[in-house]
Amino acid sequence: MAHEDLPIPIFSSLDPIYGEGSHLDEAKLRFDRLKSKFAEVFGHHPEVYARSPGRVNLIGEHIDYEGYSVLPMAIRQDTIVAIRKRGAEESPKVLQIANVNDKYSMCTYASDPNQEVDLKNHKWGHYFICGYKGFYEYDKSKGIDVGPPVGLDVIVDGIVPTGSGLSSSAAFVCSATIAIMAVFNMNFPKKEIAQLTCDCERHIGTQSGGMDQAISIMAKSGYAELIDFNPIRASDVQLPAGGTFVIAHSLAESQKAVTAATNYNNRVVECRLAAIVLAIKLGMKPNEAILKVKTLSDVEQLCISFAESRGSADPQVAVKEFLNEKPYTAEDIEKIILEPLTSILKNSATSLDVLKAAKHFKLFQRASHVYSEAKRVYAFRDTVLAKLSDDDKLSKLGDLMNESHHSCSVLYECSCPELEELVKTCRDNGGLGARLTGAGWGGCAVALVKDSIVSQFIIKLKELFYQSRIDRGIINKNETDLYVFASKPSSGAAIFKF
Ligand code: NG1
Repeated sequence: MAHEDLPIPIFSSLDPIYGEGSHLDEAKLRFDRLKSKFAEVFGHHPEVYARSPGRVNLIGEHIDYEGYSVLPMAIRQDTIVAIRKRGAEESPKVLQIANVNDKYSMCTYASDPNQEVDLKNHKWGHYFICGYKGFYEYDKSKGIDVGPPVGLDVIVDGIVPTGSGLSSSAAFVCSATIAIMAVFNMNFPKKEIAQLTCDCERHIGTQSGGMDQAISIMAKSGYAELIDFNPIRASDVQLPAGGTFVIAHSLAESQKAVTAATNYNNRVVECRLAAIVLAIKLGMKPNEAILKVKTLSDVEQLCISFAESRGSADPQVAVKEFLNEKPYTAEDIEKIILEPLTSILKNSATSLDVLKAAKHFKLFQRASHVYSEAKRVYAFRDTVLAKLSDDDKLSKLGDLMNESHHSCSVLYECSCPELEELVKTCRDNGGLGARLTGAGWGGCAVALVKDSIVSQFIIKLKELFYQSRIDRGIINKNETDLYVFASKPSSGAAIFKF
């Protein structure tokens, strides 16, 4: 059976996921702490635990929601959810979501799966509600009767740094969804859970693609994965020997849910508008384009057919021909599509928020990024598979990462001064390539470094990037290892029943 058709594995001990040595010791401590905190807060033991990891995206940024393949790997840092279902007779029939970290105070929600997520009042527990809603929505779509809602007691322990582009949100949504599933004694094929968690995380207000949930659910230890969408599929990518990925935090926090209207969702809307304009310029009727074209991958074939008439197979030929480099106003676009933007986006409240906030739309730049980045993902995979020495492979992969960063920074404008400084520091100190990773606008960079210089590289970053931040009191010296670390490809989601 294909990996993505298998259910989430269930273990009765920690070692299949956490291995041995210090990682296993750390995991044991976390599970013990969760268990005793559970007893202290709820007076019972958890019935079951679920964990799902964060991820670092190696290449393929801001293209998953456009339908293009991406190439991430899971990291060791994860979120663990401990859960217990209250009996039908037990009250309160509410969802009580606590956290081992006192920074996050307990959130209480009604057990109604149809409740709206209160987007104007952002709370950390909302991510659990995304999973809760998703579980019920999925069951409803499959005709599964879960019975009347009951109360749930939950404690969360997350160690994926938040707002860092390492997908702490997806680690939380995935572990929450799987914990809920497990406490109801259910399990589904991984590809279905990857899709359902991607869909339900949108209740938080970001129009996210499916990369983070797919890798968090389907990752395998020792491999990066090429993730395809529609349908979701993961293919193992064995990275060349001799290279390590180092993850480093820029210390600028990226508040994706809060800045969605001007950043993340803005880009999703710009890509949609670019796709519709391209479709019309390439001969589709405006009403047909509005109805049928949702993403740049939907018009790729039309773009390629045009490119072929010019002796190329590159969709960017059409972008250069038909989109203006100068930013478009809403009126410019409305003249082409013959409908008000508010009318074509009327079914999406979060897109309407984008329209309210946007001054102009950079269709040329966003489409150029998406088409070129989509190609770089395959170039990365092909390099890994090529008949080259490991050193040559690593150096090519580094070049692709650098090109990706340039495109994110200049065309997609999702970098920030701190990330620019960090990426440059990585390159100047032996990184074969470095780029922002994840949504950007803060968060982490990932650098590809030869194994032989990893420790020296990290020392240099501490000295040149972090020391001045320690001096300014932004972080504590003893926390630096949380912000810069080497990472191996780790395992995906799991359920534990002890
Ligand atoms: P992060 O880095 O977790 O904010 C976000 C999206 C991804 C993808 C990347 C950009 C979510 C849950 N994740 O990731 O789907 O679009 O940005 O490549 O919104």
